[in-house]
Amino acid sequence: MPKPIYVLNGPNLNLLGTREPHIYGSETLGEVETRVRGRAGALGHEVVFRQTNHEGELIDWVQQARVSAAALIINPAGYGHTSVALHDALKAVEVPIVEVHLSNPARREDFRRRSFVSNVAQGVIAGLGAQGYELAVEAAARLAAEGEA
Ligand code: CA2
Repeated sequence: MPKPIYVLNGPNLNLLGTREPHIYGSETLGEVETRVRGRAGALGHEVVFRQTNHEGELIDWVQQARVSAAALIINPAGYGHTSVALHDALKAVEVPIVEVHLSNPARREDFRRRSFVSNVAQGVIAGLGAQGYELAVEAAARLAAEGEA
């Protein structure tokens, strides 16, 4: 049985579709999950899709992905700008990591320019809204397949 692609979402992303649609789009996280499952299914991958508002829980799931995932897609949300602990957990992951952001942090406030995730990810997709998650699935599936070769 092939391992699933893990898609982990950080704090406040459960609020997607309820506020700030001009920044994050109008789709809910449930709708993003449907997109992800559709794209991954077409590529022959199962998906584990989760969201948490708790740093420790996010780190537990990253550690789980280390052993159980074919690849890891993560939108760390605010923790991407603050968490050394998340950086350390991701550094221990040997499967491909793709960081995704709905908005483009580089175009926003200065405090969003620092990332503790980008330098431990294979690639970063930002500013393309919910479509970015589908592009991340495509990239993760390719990187996972290359790793198996
Ligand atoms: O653009 C992204 O995906 C972010 O990761 C979203 C984070 C933000 O801190 C990052 O800089 C960029 C914020 C997630 C909060 O999402 C909300 C969505 C709707 C309403 C309120 C918050």
